[in-house]
Order: sequence, then structure tokens, then C-alpha cells
Amino acid sequence: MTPAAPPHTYDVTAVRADFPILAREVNGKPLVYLDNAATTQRPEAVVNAIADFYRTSNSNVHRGVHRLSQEATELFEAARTTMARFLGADTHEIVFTRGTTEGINLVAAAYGRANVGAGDEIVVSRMEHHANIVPWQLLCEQTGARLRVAPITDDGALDMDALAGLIGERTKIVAVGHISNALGTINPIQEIARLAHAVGAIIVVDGAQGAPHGHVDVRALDVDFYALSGHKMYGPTGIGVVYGRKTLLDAMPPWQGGGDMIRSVTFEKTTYNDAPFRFEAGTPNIAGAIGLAAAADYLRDVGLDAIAAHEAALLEYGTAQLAKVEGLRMIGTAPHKAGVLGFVLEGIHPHDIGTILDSEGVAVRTGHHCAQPVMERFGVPATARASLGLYNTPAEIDALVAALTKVREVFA
Ligand code: C6P
Repeated sequence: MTPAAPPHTYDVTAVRADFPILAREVNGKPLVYLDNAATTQRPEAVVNAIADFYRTSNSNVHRGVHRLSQEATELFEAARTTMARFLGADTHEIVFTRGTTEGINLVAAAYGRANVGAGDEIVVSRMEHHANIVPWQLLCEQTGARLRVAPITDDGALDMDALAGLIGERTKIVAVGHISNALGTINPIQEIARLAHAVGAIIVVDGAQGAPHGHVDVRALDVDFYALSGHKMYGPTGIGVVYGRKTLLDAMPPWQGGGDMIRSVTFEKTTYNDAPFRFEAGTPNIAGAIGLAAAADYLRDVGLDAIAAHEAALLEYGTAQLAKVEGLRMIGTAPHKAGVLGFVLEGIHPHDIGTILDSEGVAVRTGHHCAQPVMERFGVPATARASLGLYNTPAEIDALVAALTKVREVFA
């Protein structure tokens, strides 16, 4: 996540030209899209990859001997290889899923039920998205394991001393987010992996907000599972990936049953396919996987270090500009932060902020961001959240600040 390339190498105007939607207007104003943590926009390269597949090679995968099925299979498996390279993994360590939520549920169900029992402990943090809380609660209900929750500090950083204190000989799984969607906090994944592995536990990383914003190398991070969503990294919805360490995937029982995940089926005994296919029952989102690979290629071409540097500079600018808005309180001010600007305005409900910003063409998300324990921690029911992407500009931050001034005027 450390920015390496100087920001001046980054041509944001050229990047914006790759995203046709950014040229549209909303309510008669130029669109200012600052809801990238919810979903990002798609570049032409992704739209074209999906359209090309449907125009030229559409067929089912792993099934047909005919030409189109072979082409579809080759494209689908090439997408797996692209995603492996994107994450620094081997091809057979990449399982296609519907997204981060399904990836974490897969690990909780398949790894969890086989390896977690009564009296064991699963450690999460207080800043997790519900997708990295509820699957573990379900696993605890099913197995009699106990969920432990590491606290966060007043600025929204993970309390590492408390986390270290919670990880012990009963711990089987440590599940943390790479970057918090509500606070922007970047967690020290390598350090957490070291703590987990020291007691023989595994680490599962919710990478929904990590993968779009910098270079991720699962080997360097030394993580056991890393889940991501295509639509957060400029790819399609309904597709994602969970990386799993080969030794763990190979030993894991299947999750969902159906076509493609079996070797042979009889009523006496069914045998299962190898990983990763064992975890991909049914017809996958073929066009989605191809679009996701196009997104990964696009991010590599733009340069993940350059993207991280661009967004870091924008975050710094945005933080400084928002600090000038009267009555604004930023929620999430950890020293190590990505491009999430979550805030409340004194006396104004976040939903009203969102509505008025929309009338100015500015798209932000308001609500609890599927992170209710974070809202509770900071004593707010909701926040307004501007989340940055690779195509955002300082001028768009200025537009946000100008629109917030209008919000204040309406409620003066
Ligand atoms: N956060 C947001 O507005 P899915 O829905 O499976 O693609 O991703 C779930 C998810 C998991 N973890 C984190 C850290 C996330 O941010 C998200 C999705 C969106 O913040 C929608 S709630």
C-alpha cells in the first residue's frame, strides 16, 4: 500500500477519458462521483471485454467439446491466471465467487466447519463490515466457538495491543479487513498475520477495499485467505475472487454441491473435483470473470503504485478542505488511511446531506455503510461518506466542499 511512484507521472485526465459515465450530468450539473467504496465505475476496457465475449465466444465452460465452449473455457481460465498474477498467487489458489461476501462465507463454511469446534475462538475487529462479522457469528452458532472483538482507538485505528492480547492458543481464525470501508483505516496485515500464525491460527482478509487502491501481494502479506469484489475494483458486479493458500484449499471439504465441483456422482458415493473447481458449483459468471480480468489488467496498466500515490494526495487535500467546513466532524482519522472521507455535520442528518449533495451532482453514500458497530463506537447513527477512486480530482473535492456549503445554508 506504500505509494512508490511520484504523483506527477499520473495523467488523471487521460484516466477519466477511459470512463464514459464520468462525462454525464446529474441534475444539470457535471457528475462528481465520490461513492467508489460502494461501487466503482467501469472503464471502456471492461465494458468491451464483456461485450466482446458475448458477441464472439459466449458458451458454457468446462463442459463442451465444441469450439465456442473451448474458447469460453480458455478465456475463463485465462481470467483466473490474470487474477492470480494480480494477487501474487498461483492459478489454482484463485476461487471465483460472487464477491467478497460470498468469499468470506465460503471460507467460514468450508474451512470453518472443518477446523473450528466448541471452545475455539475467532477474532475479528470492531471496524469490520457486516460481511466479515455475520459469517463468523453463524459459524460460532453452528460450532460452539466464541467470537472475540478487537477494539479500535478514538481515531479509528486498530488497537494492536488489545488485538495481540486477544489472540491466543484458542484462536483458530483471525478475520480482518485490509481497509475499513467506513473509516478508511489501513490495517497492518503482515503484523496481524504474524500474530495469528504464531499461535497456529489462520488469517482471513476482507480485501474488498484493499484490492482497488494499491498493490496487493498475498505472499508478501503472508495471508491465508484474501477475498475481493470485482465491482470495487472497476470490474463487474456479481464476480469476485477468494485467494486461498494451496495447502488449505486442497484440504478443505466442498461448500456448495452441484455441477462442475464433482469428479463422479453415484448414489452410493460422490467424489469431488480438485481445488479451486471443488468450490465453484454450477455455471459461473463467465463474462464477469473475463470483465474482472480486464479490470485487473487496466489497473496494472495505469499502475497500482501510481494510483495509490494519486489517491493519497487527494485524501490529504480532501481532509484539509473538509476541515474548513463549519461544524464538520471527520469519523476516521487514523494515521494510516486510504481515500475514505466519512463525516457528520452538526445538527444535519447525513441523509439530508446526501440528498442536497445529489441535487448538486455530487454522489456520496450516507448511512451506516454496513458497519453498524463502527457507528456505535463513534456514537453516530450514520455518516456521509465521500470515497475516492483513481479518476477523482482536486476540483471534485472543491465541488464537494461547495455543495456542503449549500447544505449548511439550507439548514442555517
Ligand atoms: N461495501 C460500501 O458501500 P460485496 O457486497 O460482497 O461486494 O462487498 C461487501 C463488503 C465487504 N467488505 C467491505 C470492507 C466492504 O466495503 C464491502 C462492501 C460497500 O461500503 C457496500 S455495503
